[in-house]
Amino acid sequence: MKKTWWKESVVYQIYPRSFMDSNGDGIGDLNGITEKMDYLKELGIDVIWLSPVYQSPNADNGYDISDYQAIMEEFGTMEDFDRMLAAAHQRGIRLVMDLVVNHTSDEHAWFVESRKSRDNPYRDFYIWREGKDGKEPNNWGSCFSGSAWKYDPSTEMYYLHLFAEKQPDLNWDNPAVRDAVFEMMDWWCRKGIDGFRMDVISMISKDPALPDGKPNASGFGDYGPYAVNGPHVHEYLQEMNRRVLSRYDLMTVGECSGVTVEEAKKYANQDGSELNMVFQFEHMNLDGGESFKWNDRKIDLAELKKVLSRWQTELAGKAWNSLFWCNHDQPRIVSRLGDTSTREYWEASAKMLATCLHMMQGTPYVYQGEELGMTNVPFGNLSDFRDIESINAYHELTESGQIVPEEMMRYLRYKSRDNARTPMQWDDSENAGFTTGTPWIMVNPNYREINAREQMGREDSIFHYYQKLIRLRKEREIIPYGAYALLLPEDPDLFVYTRSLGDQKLLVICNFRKEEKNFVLPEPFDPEQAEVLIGNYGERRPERQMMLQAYEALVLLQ
Ligand code: TEU
Ligand code: CA
Repeated sequence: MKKTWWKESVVYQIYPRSFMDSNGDGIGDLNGITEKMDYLKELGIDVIWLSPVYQSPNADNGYDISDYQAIMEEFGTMEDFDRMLAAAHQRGIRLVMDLVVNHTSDEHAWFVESRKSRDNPYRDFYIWREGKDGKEPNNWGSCFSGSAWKYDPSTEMYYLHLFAEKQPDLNWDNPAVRDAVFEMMDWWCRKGIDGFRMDVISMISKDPALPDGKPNASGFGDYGPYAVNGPHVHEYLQEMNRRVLSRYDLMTVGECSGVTVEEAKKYANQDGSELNMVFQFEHMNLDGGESFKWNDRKIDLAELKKVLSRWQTELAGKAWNSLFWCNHDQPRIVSRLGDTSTREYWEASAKMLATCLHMMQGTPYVYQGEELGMTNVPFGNLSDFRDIESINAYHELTESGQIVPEEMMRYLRYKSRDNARTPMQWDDSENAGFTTGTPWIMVNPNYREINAREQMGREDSIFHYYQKLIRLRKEREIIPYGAYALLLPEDPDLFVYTRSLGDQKLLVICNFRKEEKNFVLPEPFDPEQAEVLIGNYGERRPERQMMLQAYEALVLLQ
């Protein structure tokens, strides 16, 4: 297998709005990130993925961009950006930008022009259609509720927006759009950034016929078959690769909702013709269902093992995995798959989940606060939420009578993206040390117990556990490169797997339950000889017949 730096790296995702506020306006900013660069160095990560910092009216917290080559005023200036980039590079940390080019903001100059007239030079930058019998051109629903079409009275046509109304989809079939996007990417590369995380890049190519989709629970049609992994997506990414990516030493990861293993082999092909890796969502969607994500079902461990193991074995030698439990769109993993009922279980399960993920093959991603075991948030009522997806879904589902309000509030508390978006918990001072002003979204009240200062001062903290996992990946080649095999596929409580490289073997044992579990150490592992690389129960030694503790994780090398 070809070795490269991005296969050996650990990435840390920063959601700038909630990371660190340097000027007391309640909103995280670039100077705040620069201030905390030593914290990231201490954690040991190699790469920062920065969620969008471009100029934006913030209909979707920066995922609606009105100028790709300007910094959002609330976050600072281009000089602040350059200083932050230099501060990262001085410490040997690379910086990957979020590239949001499936859509722009409706306030982007391209769209402002495009909507002016039917023959404006920018008209074809977006996807405009005539209505059908006085209604939308097709039945597609938007990801953020309602129709995916918006009527624009000035030219009496509809434009497509797979996300919010303020996020019109770009028309990638227009070569001028591709030229403009590639030129902008090149501008950032020349500035010295180290890569791109590409927002919903699997959705840039639409079937030009735009056929109706199968109606889902909301009554709108599913655009999936016609807009996800669409007809020209690989062609456009290959063009992007030829014209921009291949000319620099970059790390690229495509956010590919709806991607299958087969498709991923194309997006992240080892031949390097498209992207380095993709984010797939099969494991995160295991607790979804009929009403999309809005329920409080628990992920079944046997299914989780099956999905993750399939990605491990199928991509081996063909493409490269990215490994994640958390990002700015997902609830906190310790509240989802772990146990926050007692401090002891919280700490053990957070470490166990980290072990399970970080010992797999692929590039691991740590989302801000995950390294502290930050949890879901006890939001009160709807006014505590800021996320457009959550607020729209609440209105749509309760007003149509599909879900009663109290029930929907329960689902929001469990699944809302805002669970990941509350301020980073730096210390136990007011507002968790995030701001001296009023934070833009509530702080999780558990910051007095869960914060960076407390954990940095305590050797057996979750922070230090992540630090060790990250260090091990650099010290032991078997962690990035060893071959994966699942053991005990049917066991409903344990996630156990091996990694093999040359004559070395790694055994990863994770107990996903609070009950103790009997475990027999498999051959060829020898309890006397195996080296313990890491574990979450202190100076634990393996035995042939062992009793695993609540949420125990143990990694052996032989
Ligand atoms: O997310 C794409 C995406 O698939 C999400 O809409 C996902 O389905 C949802 O968040 C799950 O609840 C990306 C960004 O990560 C997200 O923050 C943006 O809102 C979205 O694209 C639009 O740019
Ligand atoms: Ca600020």
